[in-house]
Formats: sequence, structure tokens, C-alpha cells
Amino acid sequence: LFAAVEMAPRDPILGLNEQFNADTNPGKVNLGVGVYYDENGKLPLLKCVAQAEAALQADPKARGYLPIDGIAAYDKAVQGLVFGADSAILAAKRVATVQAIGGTGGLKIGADFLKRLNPNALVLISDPSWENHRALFTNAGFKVDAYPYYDAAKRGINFDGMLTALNAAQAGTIVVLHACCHNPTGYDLTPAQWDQIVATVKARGLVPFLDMAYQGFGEGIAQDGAVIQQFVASGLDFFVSTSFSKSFSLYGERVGGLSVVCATAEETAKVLSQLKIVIRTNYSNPPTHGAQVVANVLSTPALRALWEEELAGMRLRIRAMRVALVEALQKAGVTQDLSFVTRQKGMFSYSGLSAEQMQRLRSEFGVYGVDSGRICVAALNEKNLPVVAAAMAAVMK
Ligand code: PLP
Ligand code: TYF
Repeated sequence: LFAAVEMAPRDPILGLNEQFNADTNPGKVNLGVGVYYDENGKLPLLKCVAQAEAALQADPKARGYLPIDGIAAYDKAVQGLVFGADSAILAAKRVATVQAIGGTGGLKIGADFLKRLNPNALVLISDPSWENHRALFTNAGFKVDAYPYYDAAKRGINFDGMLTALNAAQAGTIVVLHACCHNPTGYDLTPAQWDQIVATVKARGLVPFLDMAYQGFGEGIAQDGAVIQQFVASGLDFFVSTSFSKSFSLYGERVGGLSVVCATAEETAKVLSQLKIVIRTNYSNPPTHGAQVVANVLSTPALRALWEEELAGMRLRIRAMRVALVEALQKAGVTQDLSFVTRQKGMFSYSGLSAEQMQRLRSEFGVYGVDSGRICVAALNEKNLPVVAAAMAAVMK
């Protein structure tokens, strides 16, 4: 039966973890996978999460099946975060939101629904994008292409190229956009540039799919979600996937969501019924624990305030590490302009290093980043920074 099965390639990022774990270099540093580590290099358990879990444990409940679209209070909390609690389109019941198995699950539910709706649509992702975007939409049955995004020479965004590609796209083309903290480059569009993208998407009849996996890691919860308001104001129908993996440090619980903005309450009810079919035929209904924790944190004022404080702490620590990395590289003799590092937003920095330089970082210094040149700034700390800066400076000379 399996004789003809070929070995699948490893995920380029998760595969790096295996290589890192097997490395015997005691000074090794993992800047590969997009995970936030605290100043001691530890994966944090947020206090708000621990408190919510303690409250749940103090009054343990049996675990029945959840509704297909998940915990109602959770879906409501997701909507509040993404669209703003006093959003007019929420009041008008124009948003269908379902609990999903991480941000990946939200993308997959949306992709499967879109495949039923518009099977011949082309999907456009950014060049480059999160590796899984291409694979996920391809496996959902779509042809996937890319629109220009990163401009290496400019150390920024090829905005004209992006706009030209979207203007040339056929009506119905699905456009996957990073709402904030672009993975892997760290370069985000300005609000004025977003205005132009929204206008183009609208004029060309494209289908926007916003992936928001890092809300709160750029400038703040509302600021990072501002692009959602711009799409709402346009009157367009659109998709938003949400992930709490990073913002709650709940990677393993798989907590996310999908929201679909529709034209009317009637359409929303129909769309929701179709999303539920996608979920039912894949895994019946979602798991309880992570979403219950997030729902309780977001809807309990004291826990919510604590979460916002802890999220701000992560955001500010990453920013401080960006500044410290630039200083350390300059001290180590790097003379090129490094201002791009502090212009980038979120967990990642496209360092501009070549695949060859990234491989040298691994083999000679035990510093693991992705061959694209992406490093996870959220994994830097006071202790590993000198090691990383010395290694980077050495391969940059
Ligand atoms: N989208 C982007 C851009 C990501 O970087 C990630 C990271 O993991 C995801 C989606 C998936 O999130 P999750 O781990 O919640 O599935
Ligand atoms: O880009 C990253 O590092 C994170 C984590 O298949 C990740 O988004 C990477 C690859 C993958 C799933 C998650």
C-alpha cells in the first residue's frame, strides 16, 4: 500500500528546531521559529492565563461537546478584539465568527469555505509570506501565486509592485494580507498605503483575507487592528483569521478564530451555517480549554487589564531587543545602516543576510535563523545577545 509513498520535505522552519535540538554546541541560540521567549529565554506562562486556569480548576466542570462554532463567549470576545466592542457591523450582526484550531485552523476553515464558493479563484500571497500560506491554500485546492512585497534593495516594501499586481488581478482573486507584523519581513504598510490597497481591492473586486496572528505585537491592540477598521469602512466583504498562540503564549492549546464580514445579517447567518459544515466534516467541534481561558481573560476586567499589561511587556521587550541588537552590531564593527531593524514590527527581522551567511551562523556559531535571513527578535535576551551580535558581525564582515 505504501511502497510508492515518497518522503515529504520538512517544514523549513519547524525542521530547523529538530536540527537545533540535535546541536551539541552549549552556546547555541534558536532564532528560527516564531516564538516569544522572556528575558530568561523561557517560554512564558502569562499571569492572566495562570489566574484564569486557577479559577477554572477551583470550580472544575465536565467537558461536553462544544457547539460546532465554539464557545459563544469566546467568539464574542474575538469579535470585540478584532472589530472593536462597539463596532456597528457587530451590532448589525454582519460578522460570522467561529472558534478555530489556532490561526492555522481559521485560515483552513476560510480556505475550504472559499473553495466551495469560488473553486477557480486564484489565491495571491505576499512574496515572501509565512511558508504555510502557500501550502495551506494549495492543499485546499487553489492555485497560489504571489504579489511583490519585499524590496531587498530598499529594505522595505515594494509597494508599487504590490499595487500593480493587485490592479492586474482578476475579479474574485483571493488576496491574503498580513494585518500587522508581517511574517517573515517585519515590514508593515502605513495606514495611507493600506487605504490604497483597500481602494484597489474594492475597485478590482478582489476577496481580502486578512491574517492577524500578531495583534498587539506591533504598536498595540487597537493600532495593530486599525487595518480592519479601514476594510470595514470600505463596505467590502472580507475574512479575518485570528491567532492567540503568541499574544497569550498558548501555542500548544491551538486557540484561534475566523471572522467573515458579510453585507447583511441574513447573509451572515447563511455563511455561518456553511462554516459550520466545514468544521463538522473536518473535526466536528473545537476543544474547550484554551478558548475558555482566553474568553475568561478577555471578559473579566481585571484579567483583561493584566493581559494587556503582559502583552505590552512582550511588545516593549522585543522593541528593546531591536535597539540592543543594532547597538551591539555597531559595537562589533558593523558600519552599514541598520536602522531597518528598528523600523520593522513584530517578532521578526529580515536581517538581509544571505542563505550562505545564515548557514555559517548555524555551523560556526550555533545561531539558528531561517535561510531567508529571518531571525526571531523575540528570542533575543541580554544573555544571548552578545553571542548573536558577535556571530552576525563575523559573517557580515
Ligand atoms: N499566520 C501567520 C502569519 C503566522 O506567522 C502564524 C504562526 O504560527 C500563523 C498564522 C498560525 O498561527 P497558529 O500557530 O495560531 O496556528
Ligand atoms: O513563522 C513561524 O515561525 C511561526 C511558527 O508550519 C510556525 O509562524 C512556523 C511554521 C509552521 C507553523 C508555525
